[in-house]
Amino acid sequence: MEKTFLMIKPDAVRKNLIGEILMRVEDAGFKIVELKMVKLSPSRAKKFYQVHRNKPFFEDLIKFVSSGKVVVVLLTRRNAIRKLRELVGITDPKKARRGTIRGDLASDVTQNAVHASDSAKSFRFESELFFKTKLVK
Ligand code: IDP
Ligand code: MG
Repeated sequence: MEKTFLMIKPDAVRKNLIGEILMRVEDAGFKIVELKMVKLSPSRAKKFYQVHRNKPFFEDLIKFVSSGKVVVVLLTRRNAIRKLRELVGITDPKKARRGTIRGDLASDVTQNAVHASDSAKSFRFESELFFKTKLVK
């Protein structure tokens, strides 16, 4: 079984969508392995999103993601990384398909409800920032 990493971002936490999002994830066949609620400091947020440090939206993204609590979740499922990205939908909620988490529950390209790892490499990096769990089976 493959693992992946999900973060429920501050907009979704503020809108009381934690339960709705976790229900969609569980209904899609994922098992929750680890879960916690944390507030990211700006410096931890910068580390988490370091691949985007040169993007024009970086400062807004850091401000947003450190503006309130997030829920970080380790998930397992067959083809977990690809399946979670499909369930989450594309980055801009206005373009994301209905039935996806972003398409249904978000409306802003920065405040887009959730983050999901996009590769095995980013999964390792992202999950190790939050969980000490041994990741290799
Ligand atoms: P992803 O979350 O779908 O993988 P990325 O391109 O990795 O999207 O961008 C990371 C996060 O940065 C997005 O989820 C979103 O919060 C924010 N972001 C991405 N592109 C833009 C943009 O064009 N304007 C504003 N914010 C953006
Ligand atoms: Mg990404």
